[in-house]
Amino acid sequence: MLLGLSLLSTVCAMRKKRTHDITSNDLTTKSTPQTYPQPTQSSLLQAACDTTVAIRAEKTLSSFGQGLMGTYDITITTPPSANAGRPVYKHRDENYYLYYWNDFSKWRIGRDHTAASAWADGSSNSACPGGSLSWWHDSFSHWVDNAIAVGKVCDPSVAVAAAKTLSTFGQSMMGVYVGFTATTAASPNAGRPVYKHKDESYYLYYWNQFSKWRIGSDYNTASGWASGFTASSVCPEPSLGSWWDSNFNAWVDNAIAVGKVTTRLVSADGHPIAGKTGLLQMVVDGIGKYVCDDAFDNNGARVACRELGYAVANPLVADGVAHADSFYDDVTCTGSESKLTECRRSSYENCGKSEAITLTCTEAR
Ligand SMILES: [Ca+2]
Ligand SMILES: [Ca+2]
Repeated sequence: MLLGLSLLSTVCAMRKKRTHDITSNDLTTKSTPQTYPQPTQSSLLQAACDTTVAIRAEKTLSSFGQGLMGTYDITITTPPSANAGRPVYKHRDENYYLYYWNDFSKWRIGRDHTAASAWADGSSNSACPGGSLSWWHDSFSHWVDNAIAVGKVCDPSVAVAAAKTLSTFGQSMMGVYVGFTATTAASPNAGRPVYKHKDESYYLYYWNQFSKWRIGSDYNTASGWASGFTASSVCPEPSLGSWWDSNFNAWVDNAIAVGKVTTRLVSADGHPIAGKTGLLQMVVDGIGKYVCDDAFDNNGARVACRELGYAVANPLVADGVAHADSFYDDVTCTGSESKLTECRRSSYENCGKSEAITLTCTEAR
C-alpha cells in the first residue's frame, strides 16, 4: 500500500507540475488507468483493513498484559506467506506485533510476527483484525476468552458543551477533553480511553458497571455529575447526557452534549496528538486532511486554537510538511467561526506536501 501511495503521490506531483487546470487534471487521471499496477491479493487485503487499530483489555490483565494494550499501526505491507498476505501491525511504542498466523488461521499478538508463539489469540480467519482475542494467563497457564478487544481508535479529543442552562459549577466542566490511556488494576473503565478536561481536573470516562460514559472528578469511582453518553460504545460518540442538578437533587435529561472536535494536530507521520503544537488537519464528514497554507492566516489559526480548547489564543503559524498529499485548500476564516469547518474553502486543492501548516496554540496572558 505504501508503494501504491508513493506512486500515486508521484503521479499527483507530476500532474501538478504540468498544469494547474483542474479539468485537464481530471482527464489525465481518467485516461491512464492501464498504467497502474494490477492489485495483488495482499494489496487487496491491506486496502480493506484499517491502518491503525486500538487493542484494549476487556478483562483484568497482568501488568505485563496491560503493556501489550495500546495503538497498533500497519508496519509491514508485504508480509511473509506465514501471515497469508495480511498486514502486520506493530505497537506504536513497544516491540509487540498483531499479526495473522496462517497455520492457525488466527490473529495473534506476540513479540515475533514470523513465529507462532504469542500471548493473545483470536478465533477468526478474517482478512483484517477485529473482535475479541483470548489472553494467555501465565499465572494460571490457560487461555482467558474474550479478554482483549481489537477495535477502532477513538478521537484524541472531544468537545463537551451545555445543551441546557447549567449552574456556574456545571459550566466549568464544559470544554475540550483530551484522551489518554489509563492503566487501572481492576479495569473499571473496560479498557476505554479516559478523557481529561484540558484545564480542570474533570474526567470523561466509561463506567463499566453502569455501561455508561460519565463525567466526574475520579475515573476510578462511579460518582459523577454527568452520565449516559452513548451507553456501551467503545468511544464517546456524539450524544446527549444527563446532568445532576445539585440545587434540585435531580438529574436533568439531555442537558450536556458530547461532540466531535473537527480540528486536530498531528505528528510528522500523521498521527493525531494532544498538545499545543502540531501539523494542522481538519475533519470534514469523517475525512481528515491537512489544511493548506494557501490563504490561511491568523484568523483561521485563532479559530483552530479555540476549537482545540485554547480559549484566548495567541497562535503561531509556521511551515510544515505533510506525510501525505491530502489537503483542504484556501481555508479562509473571518475569525468569528466556532469551528474551522465553518470557514470558506475551495472545493478542489492544488497543494503539495510542503504546504502544510505547523500550528502552535499559546494562551494569551
Ligand atoms: Ca502555498
Ligand atoms: Ca491552493
